[in-house]
Amino acid sequence: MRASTTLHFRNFRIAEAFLTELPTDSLIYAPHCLRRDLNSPMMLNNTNQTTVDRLLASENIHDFQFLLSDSGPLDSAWLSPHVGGHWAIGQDLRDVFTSPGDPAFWLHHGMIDNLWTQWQNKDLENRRFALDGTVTSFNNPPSQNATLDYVLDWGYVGKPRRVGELMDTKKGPYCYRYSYVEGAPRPEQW
Ligand SMILES: [Cu+2]
Repeated sequence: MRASTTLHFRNFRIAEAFLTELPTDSLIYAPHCLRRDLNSPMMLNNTNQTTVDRLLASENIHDFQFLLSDSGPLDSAWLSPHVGGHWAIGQDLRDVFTSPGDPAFWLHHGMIDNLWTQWQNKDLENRRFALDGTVTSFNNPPSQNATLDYVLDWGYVGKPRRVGELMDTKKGPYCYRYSYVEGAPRPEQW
């Protein structure tokens, strides 16, 4: 990462992430220096081997998603590895909207994707296309349950894609795999 990294979106308050409509000034140009607020206890408490082992031991997608990405109140001691990672690096990485502007976002979310892939590989037949929950964040506004045929609209970022196209690292638009880690479940077609 180079010095003087500039992010271009404005920062959002947490409460704004829960609005059903984006504020009208969401896309204003608001350049600011990348900000971090490293927090070792947050990292040690929430993104350790115990939390990963517990996550990978989940029996179903509902429990997996809960342990991966849910959390108690945001000031509580327990946050999931996903939320905890955002909070441990903050400040911009703690912001739902500006977080992808921090290069660390892509390492963090690469690991989240890796964990999902490891969990799928433990029982591909039942887990490759396992879904749980609705198609809106925190079900706000309330929405239909996600299905493999539901089409995700990526707006400016990319073309619309069916959910089912995006669940295999080697199919659809993807072609990548994670290195085998000793002790991790070995994918079927290695
Ligand atoms: Cu995230």
